[in-house]
Amino acid sequence: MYSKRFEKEAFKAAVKENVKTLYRKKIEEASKQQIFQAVSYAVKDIIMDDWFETQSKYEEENVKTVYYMSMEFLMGRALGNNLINMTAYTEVKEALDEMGIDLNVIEDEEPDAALGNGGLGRLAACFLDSLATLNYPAYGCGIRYRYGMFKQKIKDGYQVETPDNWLKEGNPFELRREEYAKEVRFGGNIRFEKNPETGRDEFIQENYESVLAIPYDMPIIGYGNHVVNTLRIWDAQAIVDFQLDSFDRGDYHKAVEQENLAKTIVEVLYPNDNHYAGKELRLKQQYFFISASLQELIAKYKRTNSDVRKLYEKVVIQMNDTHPTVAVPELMHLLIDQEGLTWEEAWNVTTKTCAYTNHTIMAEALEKWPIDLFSKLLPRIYQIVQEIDRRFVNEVRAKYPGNEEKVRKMAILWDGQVRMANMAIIAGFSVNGVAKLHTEILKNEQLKDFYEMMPEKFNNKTNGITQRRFLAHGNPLLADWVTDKIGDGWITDLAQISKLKPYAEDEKARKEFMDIKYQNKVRLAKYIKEHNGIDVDPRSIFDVQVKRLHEYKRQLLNILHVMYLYNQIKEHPEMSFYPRTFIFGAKAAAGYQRAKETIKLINSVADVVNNDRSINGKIKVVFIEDYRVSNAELIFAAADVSEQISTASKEASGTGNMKFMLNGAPTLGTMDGANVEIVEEVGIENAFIFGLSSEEVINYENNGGYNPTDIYFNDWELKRVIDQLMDGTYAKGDHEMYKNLYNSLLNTQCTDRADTYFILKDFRSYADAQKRVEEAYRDQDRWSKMAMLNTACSGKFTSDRTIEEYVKDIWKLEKVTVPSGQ
Ligand code: 26Y
Repeated sequence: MYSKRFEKEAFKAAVKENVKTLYRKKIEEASKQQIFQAVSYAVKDIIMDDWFETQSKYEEENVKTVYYMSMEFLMGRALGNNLINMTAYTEVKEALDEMGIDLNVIEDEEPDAALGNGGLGRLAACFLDSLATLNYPAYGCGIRYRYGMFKQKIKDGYQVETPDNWLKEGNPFELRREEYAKEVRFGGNIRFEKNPETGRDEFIQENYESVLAIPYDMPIIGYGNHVVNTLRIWDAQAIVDFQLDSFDRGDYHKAVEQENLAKTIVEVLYPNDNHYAGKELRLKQQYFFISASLQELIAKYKRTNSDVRKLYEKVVIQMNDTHPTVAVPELMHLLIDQEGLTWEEAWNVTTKTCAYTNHTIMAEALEKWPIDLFSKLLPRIYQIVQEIDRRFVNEVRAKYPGNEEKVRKMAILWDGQVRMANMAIIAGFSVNGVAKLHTEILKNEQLKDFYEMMPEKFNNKTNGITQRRFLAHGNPLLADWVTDKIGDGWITDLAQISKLKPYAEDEKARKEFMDIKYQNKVRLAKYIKEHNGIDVDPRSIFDVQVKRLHEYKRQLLNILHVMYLYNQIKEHPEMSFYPRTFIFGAKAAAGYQRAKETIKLINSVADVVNNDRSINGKIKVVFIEDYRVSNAELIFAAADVSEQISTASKEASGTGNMKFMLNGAPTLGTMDGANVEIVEEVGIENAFIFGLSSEEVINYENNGGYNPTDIYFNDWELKRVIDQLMDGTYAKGDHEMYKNLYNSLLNTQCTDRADTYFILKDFRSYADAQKRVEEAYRDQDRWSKMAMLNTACSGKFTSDRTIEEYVKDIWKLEKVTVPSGQ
């Protein structure tokens, strides 16, 4: 069977036919949503043959496969991206045009698949895109949450969360695979038995609850290569009718319980980003999708291979942070209890199969499960963790006799907790950070003891992003321009974008580049007008900070600086000032008080500043509601300045920074995460760098912090801004509204250190960098060069490069070609 060639007339007919069979309507009568569905089914139909072909090829060639295990896949919309990767976007656009349908309007009908929080989830999505594009056999494994990341509404300046019912209209691209359902068991107790025949110890789980895991497959299309990989996400269903012991049949209570368990397990994505809460349901989610995925992966392996002792020759499991780390003991359990391997054999397989990526150094993001909770929910898994821990602690004691400090720091089980990161490092054959600086901090600070004991495991894989979504799809004007200048090789080989460098010296090219930026700003201005009702001037500087709201990312620094500028303009109306639009987009975790207060503050400042006629529109502040992948594509394309202002050492990498760079926005940032490498690529003269270095921050932290009050009392302009948090300026006279923010900066009332994130300390240096931005922008010649060089130097930051490094150093996969059939 070979793939269908895209054929315009046939496609149009298919769309019409789908409208008829799905809705009993003529195309003219169909709603936009119905047309979206009909178009998507027509597209899926074209994908099917390649999908089938790819998977048969993998099986035939019995290839090694990576399983990317992740609690989050922040996919965004599929239709447009699929068309881009099928290299059919233009043709489909034309076909629909001929039918009087606007593809962009239809694309807007698709809800984002928002099965993730932020960077970590979006990274997983970019990786899948790159794996397919680079012809590597890969599965993404995750959870089919009924509700993804909440929708954010802004009411009276406050964030209000509403459920994201993304499956309401049906997901045209997914395939339900009932035949691969797996049972997953929780709780109960373990009975130990010696098998009289084999003489082996056997562990039997009794009195457990169980659910049925049902996989849904989503196609992941490689760019122009007919490869279609699979994102497999698991749904849960009650198991009552499936496999209950005959004793249990007719047990109504049990039936209801299992129904509830199934419903709750996949109900909702936890909207916490970088903050661990220790909820039992989350551990259930983790075990649920890991157990199902591992059972399936072993079954699949055994269909073509005989000796499970060699699993690692065909399978590699990448654990996206510690969230899937229960894979380690679960794999041990399946290998020992079901496949009959000895402990040593199973450990050999597990430690050659599992690899771990760390995405944070912040203590509050580390998963540490209370032993109580863990052992009750996963009794057999807990026994295995104990044994892994026991053997490891013995090793540590043998290597460092008498050094119990090492045990305290490195053991898995300590202080009544199961420390997941320690387990991932101990069992993984690879431990990687996500940017150079981050990996160095892991080795020298956070994970120092582990690095000393097993240096060979540690490696860096600087993150990347896919240029297919964030340039080809998100910024078609610039994409066409780039192709016009240097050909379309950049789509699969972003290193080629460096061929743009000479154009930075070409006045005409610079003007074209800036014109495109302007048109993208007009497009965003229109979006802002429609969604916020605010008029913004596309000739002003679009200064953008979009990312999750977190104290360490310092949106507060940004808005305090806006307040400072506003004071200055009010005081010196004659002062020269280049008009600026400060654009924010951010979701706060639902229970994160200071983050929510920051959103309110941004919106209140927006209210005051945007409505103050006396400043002649010199400053506008916009908070974009419900920041997500789909509107992100518009935002990156339109940005002039990329705000990457985390406290140095706290942002493991950042990936938004790379999307801005690719789209021609210079970075205004600290020397943190991947900013360091961005500066390395583009040159420090083409970025605006400020603030404490990571060493300086870590130094302060190791010596008890610093005292912000000296700064507060010695810098009256900054003091005035901070006081305005309390004097009602931005709170209609309310003096309490921002007291948590105020206290976090100065005070004592909080349990943690004052100004934990060095906002006062970095304020002047930030204000100065902002001044340099303005000067640079005034000189359009200089600015256009800088902007273009950012695009031209972004080659390193493609996730294709990242994936090639994972493949070479960790996964050891071979490329597979899929015949096109044309
Ligand atoms: C434990 C749980 C509550 C938790 C849930 C989500 C912990 C962390 C996260 C998400 C972390 C995350 O998104 N980290 C980001 O990963 C990106 C990809 O590597 C980095 O670019 C970014 O710096 C980092 O903050």
